[in-house]
Amino acid sequence: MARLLTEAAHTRNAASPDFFGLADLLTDEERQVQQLVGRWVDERVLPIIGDAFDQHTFPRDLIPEMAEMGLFGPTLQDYGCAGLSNIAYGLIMQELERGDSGLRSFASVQSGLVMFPIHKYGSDEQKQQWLPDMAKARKIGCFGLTEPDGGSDPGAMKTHAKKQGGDWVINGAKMWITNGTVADVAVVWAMTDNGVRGFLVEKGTPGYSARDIHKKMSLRASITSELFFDNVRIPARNQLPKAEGLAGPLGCLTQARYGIAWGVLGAAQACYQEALTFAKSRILFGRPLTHTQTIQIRLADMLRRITTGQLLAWRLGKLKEDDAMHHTQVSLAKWNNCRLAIDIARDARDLLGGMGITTECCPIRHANNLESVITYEGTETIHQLVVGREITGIAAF
Ligand code: TGC
Ligand code: FAD
Repeated sequence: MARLLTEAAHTRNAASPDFFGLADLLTDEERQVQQLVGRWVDERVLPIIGDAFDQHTFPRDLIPEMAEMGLFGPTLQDYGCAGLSNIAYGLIMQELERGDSGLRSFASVQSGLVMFPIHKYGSDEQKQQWLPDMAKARKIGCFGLTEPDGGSDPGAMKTHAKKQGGDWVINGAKMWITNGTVADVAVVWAMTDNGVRGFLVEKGTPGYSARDIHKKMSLRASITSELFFDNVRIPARNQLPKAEGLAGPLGCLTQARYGIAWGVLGAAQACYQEALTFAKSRILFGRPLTHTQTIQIRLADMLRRITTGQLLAWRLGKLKEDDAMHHTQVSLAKWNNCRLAIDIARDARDLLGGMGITTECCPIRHANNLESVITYEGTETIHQLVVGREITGIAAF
């Protein structure tokens, strides 16, 4: 029976190589979730995503369908959320990013960066107000941490909140914010007299505005914005009561980075599959490309990297499931899997020759997207330095 289920997963998942039988390690529910989302990506995302990227538009009509499948806040209990395992969450991210990093970004932000902090740090009233609507995507959220003067060191943020009577007054700006202009609510991190605190700022609040960032060559099928706060007055009840210090936002980043460690494997798998298909049918020097040693070595190396990334992500998921995952392990996995994905995407682009420079093929779109993914949620350098600090005890940032 287990063998049959594995074979079924392999058959459906021709685009997702599973050389070490990861499917055997999944529960029935996890396999079903992967199949559901994978089929949806094949049918609804892949046919339109190249054009969305070309046209620099986010395919918003897909959002209700994602909500219908329970893809927002899927690991949360109650509030209309699915209560799935962390491995299932990772598989969702992987399948979405097999479509496009922009789609996975949307889900990451809604789930890991907005619903998670409301669930973990929010009051009962905040949870009731936002979580059921966000699970169904009737409300959309964004996460404002990065500022124009630098994102790697959020402890130096300039945006500040001052207590005035019973209200908070926020001034400052945030930069590179996914979903900023479409968000009904922004989770905003600001410096107070007592350190960093988190606030829920609703769209339409006087003094709060957002504008989109254009001319991106990466994550073109995703909305990226700037947020501005000009004496934005919000009631005290909009503060997240249980978030104290930088550990508040960094705790959210751990959730989203976990999802990225899985997600980028989807982008890598899509590129590997397209390169393999091309190499089988491209006849050069009288034989298919797959008959040459260097092409085989490149394909084998892609599979090696994908396989090691899958096993790393799976083990990380098990640690998370056991509440034993440390954020430095997430840093290593985010760094490793982003690096392997962008290297595979670039190599697949080259292997496709001239065809590889068009968005008719997926590698250049994924490679360009991964330029953002390797930068956001902590740059590769930051994650290397986090691991370096863990090894040596010295913060060398
Ligand atoms: P540091 O002293 O290390 O930490 C301050 C407090 O936070 C705790 N902590 C963490 N907790 C949970 N998860 C983590 N990953 C944590 N890292 C640290 C730490 O234990 C400490 O707690 P406590 O209780 O002792 O106060 O802080 P630092 O100022 O030295 O900074 C360390 C550094 C550089 C690693 C951190 O600032 C960092 O991670 N910088 C990168 C910033 C970043 O990743 N920004 C991402 C913005 S959001 C985004 O990109 C969304 S993309 C969305 C999409 O998918 O579209
Ligand atoms: P900087 O911090 O200015 O870094 C510049 C360079 O310096 C990098 O190469 C970095 O690695 C390097 N560097 C930094 N410190 C050191 C050091 N100590 N030693 C050596 N090198 C160092 N942020 C949000 O808050 N919310 C979002 O929703 C969000 N979405 C994003 C979407 C996109 C498409 C992008 C591109 C970014 C998004 N970000 C978001 C911001 C992202 O998190 C930041 O871009 C990232 O953290 C890096 O910050 P920065 O761009 O200011 O670069």
